Amino acid sequence: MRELRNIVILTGAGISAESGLATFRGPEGLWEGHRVEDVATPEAFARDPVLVHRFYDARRENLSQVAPNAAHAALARLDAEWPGGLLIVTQNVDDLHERAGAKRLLHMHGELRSGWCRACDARVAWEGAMGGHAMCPECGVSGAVRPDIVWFGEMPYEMERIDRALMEADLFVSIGTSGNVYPAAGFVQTAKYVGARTLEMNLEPSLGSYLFDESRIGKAGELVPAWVEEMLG
Ligand code: BJW
Repeated sequence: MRELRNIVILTGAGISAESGLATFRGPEGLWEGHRVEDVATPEAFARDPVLVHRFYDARRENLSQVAPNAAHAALARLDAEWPGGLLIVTQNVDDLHERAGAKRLLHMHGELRSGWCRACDARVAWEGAMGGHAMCPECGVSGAVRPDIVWFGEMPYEMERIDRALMEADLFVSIGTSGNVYPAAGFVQTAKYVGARTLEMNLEPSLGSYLFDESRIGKAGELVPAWVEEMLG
């Protein structure tokens, strides 16, 4: 049996569901009647920036109303106590992993609490409403700051770092993601290719469920703490 040293954990909207944040797909989907694939695009932002800013401003505001749940806390504990390599790659734009204490973490689809100035290309920490006329604190230009979110057709962040971690992974774990969106949905294949063990924890089998060595079906808030206990036990 291969020694288990390096772990890569992919998280999606399902890990934040028990904190009260809506997931993207399904009848109660976050974009209220719109397919996320139709609206989370640079083209949709160019067409109707007011609508898109209003949507993200409301979600940024809502972050102060929610708190990390038992799954975020368990992953933060694993991050603090696991002696080997570990990387939490979240697709989520909320900040619940870091508020739970996770450090070895990256946001591949951007962050609600960040803005991207298209005038000077700076990424700036952002609190409160952004709207269409916000001034960039770096360059002073108004109206050029957009939500620092990776939309469809844009390149996710830190792909090289993610690829490096996957190439060295002994265990790949996917939590609370439906497996609809690439490149994240393909990480399990890379992990399998390098011989890593693969585990998913989700409320229902994801689209790529058949690719995992093991699927645990249930709520992240129950499954993840139990798995972390096994890992550190
Ligand atoms: C629970 C639970 C509980 C509930 N406990 N579980 C054709 C084929 C293949 C690819 C493409 C294609 N055409 C275009 C593409 C590429 C495209 C893509 O994937 N499109 C698909 C629709 C097919 N991807 C891109 O464009 C990406 N960029 C890209 O590919 O660049 C080129 C590139 C090339 C080579 C290498 C690298 C890159 C960019 C994707 C950007 C995604 N952005 C969004 C942001 C939305 C903005 C916003 O936040 O408002 O990211 S879309 C949205 O989906 C968001 C999420 O991070 C992402 C994933 O969703 P997630 O997290 O899986 O959520 P759900 O709702 O789908 O699932 C939740 C799951 O949780 C469910 O299964 C529930 O059952 C479960 N659950 N409660 C446990 N309590």
